[in-house]
Amino acid sequence: MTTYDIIGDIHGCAPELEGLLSTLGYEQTDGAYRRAGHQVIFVGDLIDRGDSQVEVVRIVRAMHEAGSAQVIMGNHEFNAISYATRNPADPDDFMRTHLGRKGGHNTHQHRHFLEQVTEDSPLHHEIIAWFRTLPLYLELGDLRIAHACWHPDSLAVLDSWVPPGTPVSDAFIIEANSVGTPAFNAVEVVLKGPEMELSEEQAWRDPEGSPRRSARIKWWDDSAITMRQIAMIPQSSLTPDDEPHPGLPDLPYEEADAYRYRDAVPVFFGHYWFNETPTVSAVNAVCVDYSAVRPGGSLVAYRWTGPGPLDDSGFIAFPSTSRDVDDHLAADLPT
Ligand SMILES: [Mn+2]
Repeated sequence: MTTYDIIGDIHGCAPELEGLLSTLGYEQTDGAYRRAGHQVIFVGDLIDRGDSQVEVVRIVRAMHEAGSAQVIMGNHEFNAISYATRNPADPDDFMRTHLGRKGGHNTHQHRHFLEQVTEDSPLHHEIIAWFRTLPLYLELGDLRIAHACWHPDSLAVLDSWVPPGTPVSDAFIIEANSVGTPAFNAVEVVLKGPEMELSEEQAWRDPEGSPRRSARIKWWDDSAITMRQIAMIPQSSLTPDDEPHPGLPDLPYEEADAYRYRDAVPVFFGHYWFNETPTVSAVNAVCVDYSAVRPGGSLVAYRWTGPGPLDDSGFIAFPSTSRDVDDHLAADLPT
C-alpha cells in the first residue's frame, strides 16, 4: 500500500520544498525526488509570491513525470492559465484581464512569476501547457484532495467541462472566467473556497488594505453554527473606516450547510494560510497550508499511511514548527 505525503501550498519556495522532501525521506535519483512505497500529493499553488517559482515547478514536474508525485491545480495555477489565455471577445486581452485597474491588480499579483519565467517565453508557454493538464481534484477512494473545498455539486460541474484525465480546454477557461456561470461558481468553491456575503456594516479590511464584503467560511467545521463562528475574519481586523471590527453577529448561518463536509472519507486541502501549529481541521478534514512563504511559516506535509483516525502526529513541517515531530520521524526514517 502506498503511503501518501500530502504537501501544502509551496508558492515558489524551492529551498523549503527540498528541505521538506529530505525530511520526508525522499532522495534525488535520475533527476527526481523519490521514495519507495511513498508518493507525494501536491495540493496546488506551486507558484506566485516566492523567489524560486521556476525551480519549484521543475522539481514538482520531475516528480510527477517519475510517478513519485500527483499534483492538482490551485487557484494560482488556474489564474496563471487564465492570464495567458487570449480573450476571443477582445484579441488584445486575456481571460484574466491585463487591462485597466483590474488588469493592474492581476499583473501585480502575478509579477514575480512573470519576471522569473520571462513572460511569453517558450518556458512560460510550456509551464502553462503543463498546468492545463493538472486535475482539478483527486478522488483516491480512501482519501480525497481539493485545493480549497470538497463540494460534490461543484465537482460534478467541473467533471462536465473537464472529464477526469483530460486537460482543461479554452472553452472551459472562457466559461470559468464568466461571472455567474456554473463553471465560474464551481471554480470559486473548489479552488478558492466558499464565502459568505457581508452587509456594508459588516465589511472588513484585509491585511492589504482592501475592503471586503465577503468572508471565507469554515466548511469543514461542524461545530461552527453562527456567522461569527463560521466566518474567517482575522482577529484585530479593522472596518473600512479604520475602526476595530466588531465581529459578526452570533446568529445562525444556515447557508453554510450547503458546503459542510460530513463524509467519512478524509479530505485534504490547502489554500487557507493557517499560521498556528498544524492541527487536523476536523475528524475528516486536514488543511496542509501553513503559509510556507510567510516569515515564520512552514511548508507542511501530512503523512497518510492508511485508513484510520486523523491525528496531529501525522504532520511534518519544514522548517519544523514548535510541535515536536522528532519522535514521529525517528520511527519512520528510511533505513
Ligand atoms: Mn490557494
